[in-house]
Amino acid sequence: MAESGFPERAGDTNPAVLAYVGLGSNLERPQEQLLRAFGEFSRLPGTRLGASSGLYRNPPMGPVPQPDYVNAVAALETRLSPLELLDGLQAIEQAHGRVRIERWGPRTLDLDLLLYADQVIDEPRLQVPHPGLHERPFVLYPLAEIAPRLTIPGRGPVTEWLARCPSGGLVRIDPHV
Ligand code: A4P
Ligand code: MG
Repeated sequence: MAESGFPERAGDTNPAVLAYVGLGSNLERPQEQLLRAFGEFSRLPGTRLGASSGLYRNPPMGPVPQPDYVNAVAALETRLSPLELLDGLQAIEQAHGRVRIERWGPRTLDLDLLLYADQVIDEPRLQVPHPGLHERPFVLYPLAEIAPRLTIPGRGPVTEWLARCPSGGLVRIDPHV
């Protein structure tokens, strides 16, 4: 095994595909958690960061009272398989001190695999496209920012979902202030 925890040659042999990852944080300096994660994607085997959206502050979705979130989306070029990529994303979450106490609860870093090429995956550990992606403003707005011509497999153009999606209090923030 390599130091990263991956087999030495993981990601060496497959063709590169484009995958999109949703990032979210609402604990321990959320902006910094996201900016650090952008840098860490390229340390996954056979993977590099293609594009990153701006950062969007927004109120928490769901039943758990918790601080506001900062969300963003990244495009990755990767040779990892979908499950290898999920393993890599979960390793990055762990490195950010992610503790899973309750579903939808506050977190230092959440990484959701939104899209993997044009694949539709329905396995116990992994559903792609991510089930909530087409109706969540904090995913659609940053995704459309970096991939305005994207079609969500099985669901249609990202711009059509965006047009139907209220912005839900999203504020694009300047990470340099
Ligand atoms: N899993 C299945 N498919 C995927 C996928 N496409 N990407 C499985 C990532 N993981 C996937 O995830 C639980 C399990 O989902 C994983 O073990 C994996 O095998 P988790 O990250 O441990 O749990 P979670 O995040 O609490 O639950 P879930 O259902 O993933 O919630 P979401 O969809 O991540 O939503 N409000 C705002 N404003 N912004 C947010 O980002 N996020 C959430 C959580 C709630 N409210 C929010 C936000
Ligand atoms: Mg999650």
